[in-house]
Amino acid sequence: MRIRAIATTTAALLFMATPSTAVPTADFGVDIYMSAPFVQGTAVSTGLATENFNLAPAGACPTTISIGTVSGDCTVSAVSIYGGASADANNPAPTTGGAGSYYASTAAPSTEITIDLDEPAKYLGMWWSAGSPSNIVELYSGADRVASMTTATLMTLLTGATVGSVGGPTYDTDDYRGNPRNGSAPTEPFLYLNLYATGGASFDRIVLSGGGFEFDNIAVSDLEQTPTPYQVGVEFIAGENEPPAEEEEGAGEEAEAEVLAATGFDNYGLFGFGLLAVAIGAIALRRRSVR
Ligand SMILES: [Ca+2]
Ligand SMILES: [Ca+2]
Repeated sequence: MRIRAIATTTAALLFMATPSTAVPTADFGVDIYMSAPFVQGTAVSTGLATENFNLAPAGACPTTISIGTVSGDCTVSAVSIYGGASADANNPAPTTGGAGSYYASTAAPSTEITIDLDEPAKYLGMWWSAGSPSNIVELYSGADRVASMTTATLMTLLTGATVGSVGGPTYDTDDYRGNPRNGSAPTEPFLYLNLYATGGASFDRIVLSGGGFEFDNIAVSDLEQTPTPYQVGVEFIAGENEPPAEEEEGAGEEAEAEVLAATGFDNYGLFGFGLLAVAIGAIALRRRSVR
């Protein structure tokens, strides 16, 4: 008994001692990681859908893209100092130089883009180029917001000299600043963002907002994904509007039994009332016969 208690305590302590960056949280929410410097595509390969915006002409974003339906104020632009990846959406290798490509960004007047996904997702990745502090990523499931990510924690992380990855390698934060194609926009962050839905969370709508939100190689997966050893933990965002836990098997039968019990009680009540009526009738008859 005592040994078991000690063993349980030890196990609990070991579990608590596990570094949070190495194991994705089991809580309902979204875990944010950034890829290694110069990475412009996703490392996810299962259940994946991506959009690189390379087939679109410059101008308003097409309504239909390969991950869903676009509404709001979205613009496609030719490669510029602010964006346009040189690596494709499913290429996770750090890439510098190259010719760049078309990319998307928020536009006036609303500076808000909504993407309704073709199917619910548990992962979102995007190359966030010339990152601006005002940029916000919101994830929704139906009408309910699941998570909202501002850039505050990320920007603070990048003010340090170095950042450590899940698997150990340390990166200079300088390598996250400036366009990896040609070093343009040297003070602005360029990085691949990974949002992992955890604890059963999923989303079917993405809202990107804020001025100058440039992005490319957007990727979603309908399967739960985990960070690679090369990625850097940014923050965990506790989820909003967690759906109630699904009823366990047999719970429905229990509810049915309760209804039956309640009905049974009513029937007994009715039966009791009937007995009382018969008894009163019998007493009345006896009185009559006594007269
Ligand atoms: Ca592109
Ligand atoms: Ca920007």
